[in-house]
Amino acid sequence: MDIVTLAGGVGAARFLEGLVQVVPPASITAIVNTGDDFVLHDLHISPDLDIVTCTLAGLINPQQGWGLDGDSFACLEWLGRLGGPTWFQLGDRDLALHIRRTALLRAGQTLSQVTRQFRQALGVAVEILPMSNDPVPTLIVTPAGDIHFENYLVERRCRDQVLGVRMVDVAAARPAPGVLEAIYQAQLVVLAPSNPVVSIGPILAVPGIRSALLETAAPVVGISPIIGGAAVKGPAVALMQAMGMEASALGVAQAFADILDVFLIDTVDAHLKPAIEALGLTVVVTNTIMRGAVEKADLARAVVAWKISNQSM
Ligand code: FO1
Repeated sequence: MDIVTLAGGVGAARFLEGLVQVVPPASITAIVNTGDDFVLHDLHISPDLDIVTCTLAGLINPQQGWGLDGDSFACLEWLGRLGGPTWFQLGDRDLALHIRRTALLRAGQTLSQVTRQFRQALGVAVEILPMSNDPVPTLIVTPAGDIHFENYLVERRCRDQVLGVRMVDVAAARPAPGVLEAIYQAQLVVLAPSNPVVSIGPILAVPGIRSALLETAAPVVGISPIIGGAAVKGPAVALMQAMGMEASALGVAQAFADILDVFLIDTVDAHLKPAIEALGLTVVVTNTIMRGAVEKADLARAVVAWKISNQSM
């Protein structure tokens, strides 16, 4: 319960691969976005929970950052032959996760309980918590209507103009058990380099979480997912612009300035340091591009350096 990381998908999972090299995995709690969760093939799919769990289990496809490494696609091929949707690439092992999750949820288990069973079954010591056990699907508002984020991102390949983002019923959602406690008891809280709008945003929108981050004694350290005005992966720029945010490390800092104490930006964005410091944040300029295990660990070390009480900031 030492270090809490707010996590989306691929970028956050890669950061966590570095963090587990630097501190004991059992001292880490990942609070993961569930806005990407959706139903397909009548199965409950939790992309970010699975990306974080399977990455930490060493099972993820390293190039893509999602899907199981070396997975086969026999079932999806047949689903296609039978007229089923194949736009979301689900391998055979991946499908086992969704079949099992759906069965356990239907049997009355919570998403937290299922997530804990899966990470224990896969030998992951990091505590992985969904942001909420209540459904909070993220919809992208487009001229064609409100579409689920995964349909926007994967099926429609980000072609639609983004008019806005809607987190359905987020006001009624409750933080999953252990989420608020982890934030209050943490010695350090990290906002992983995830999409500020559709990964970190939904977590902060769950009632109680943002105020817990404002109140915790732990320093809150963010890592910019935007480098040189671009995202390492995914549609962050289009989504930030749609939300009226500046698509830069400064724009991310402005969005989270109230909860952040420290913000790590990449060396290519060093010129933004004064403007971000003007927001009242301590800025660390470092390499934030995680090409391999060494960069992941180095980034984690730069973050953990702030694992001290807020009082001495
Ligand atoms: N992303 C894609 O761009 N294409 C896919 O076919 C795809 C399949 C997929 C299957 C399981 C899973 O856990 C994630 C998957 N993703 C795929 C990633 C996902 O769409 C997003 O990257 C995350 O939801 C964003 O963090």
